[in-house]
Amino acid sequence: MIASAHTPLPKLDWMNTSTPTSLLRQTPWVEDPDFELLLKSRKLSERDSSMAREFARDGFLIIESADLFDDVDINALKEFVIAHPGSAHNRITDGWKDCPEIKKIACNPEILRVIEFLYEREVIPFQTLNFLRGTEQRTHADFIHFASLPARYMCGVWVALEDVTLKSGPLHYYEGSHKLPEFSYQDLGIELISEKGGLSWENPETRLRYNQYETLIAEKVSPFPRRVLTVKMGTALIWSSNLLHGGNPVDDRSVTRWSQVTHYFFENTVSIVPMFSNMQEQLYAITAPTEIRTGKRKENKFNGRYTHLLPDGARFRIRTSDEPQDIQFDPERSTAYLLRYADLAGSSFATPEGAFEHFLKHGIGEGRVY
Ligand SMILES: O=C(O)CCC(=O)C(=O)O
Ligand SMILES: [Fe+2]
Repeated sequence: MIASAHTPLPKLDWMNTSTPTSLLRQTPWVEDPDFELLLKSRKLSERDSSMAREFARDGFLIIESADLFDDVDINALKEFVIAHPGSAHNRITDGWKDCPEIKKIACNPEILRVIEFLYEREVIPFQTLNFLRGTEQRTHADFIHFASLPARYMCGVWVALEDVTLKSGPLHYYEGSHKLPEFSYQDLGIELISEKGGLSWENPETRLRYNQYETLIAEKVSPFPRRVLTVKMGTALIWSSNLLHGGNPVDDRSVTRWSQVTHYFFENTVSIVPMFSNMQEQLYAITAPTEIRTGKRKENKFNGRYTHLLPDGARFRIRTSDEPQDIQFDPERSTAYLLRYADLAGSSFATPEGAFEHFLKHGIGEGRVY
């Protein structure tokens, strides 16, 4: 699904906002089949060339630098994580909201610089996950959780907050597997999650379908070398959204594996959730996550154009235009809203007017879409 043709390279600086939107790329240059040509056309230092080449070839890049996270108080971070209710499940989601140390790791200037260099777009850190121990997560591509339109503008960064040994269930990943197509549920023959239970993990179908996904994805890894990340504290690994990865089995339950994952989107993209979307029919579950740096909602623009989201049941079709969408009360949208967000069932918001009121009062701030 990687675009085979590439648009001519703009003569302007890539960060220049006056770049005509028609020249914005449809694929990150490091994921383009013509990467080598694109590399030649950029006048890069030896170091930057080899970083770009590595990421393009392998789908990940390891950054080892003794002082990368010197400004982070790891003990304060650990105290926060241990006291958090999520620690019982070994997963603290979006701890950055209350823990400045987690936010510092997510917004590390050197990491952001490298990501922006690799993707040639302004980066938007939007989700953090903190772990105390190995996750033992089965192999997957983050694409299935978070993706973008245009495609492949999403990446993750895994950071070791202590030395990682084989016993503690290190991260594993398959070198070069990002070059596979972005496998959606439709590509794999997995049934679409029905709207009735809502498009979330509360819906029991979500877990069932995800288990099927993990089983089918396990069949895709054999051509690629499996790597295991046993590294020193402070090492970071940037992975492409389509790189297959997971958590190794934990051999010794008494051993911790303190680590943080941050997920990143990019400006001028629409953020979608493929596992809840019908990718083949272009019916999308859309999210509007919070930018960690600014605390503002990420805009869902498509290469400079405004998006108009037309509900079709709980999902959306997307149209683009030069004008922003004016969101008004609309009974049809309200029906779709209540279908999409099943947690509102039975609440005082479960009427057409109530749904619009919920969206204005709470939904916008929670990243919901009307
Ligand atoms: O840390 C791990 O074991 C895997 C985490 C992961 O896959 C993720 O957060 O996307
Ligand atoms: Fe992941």
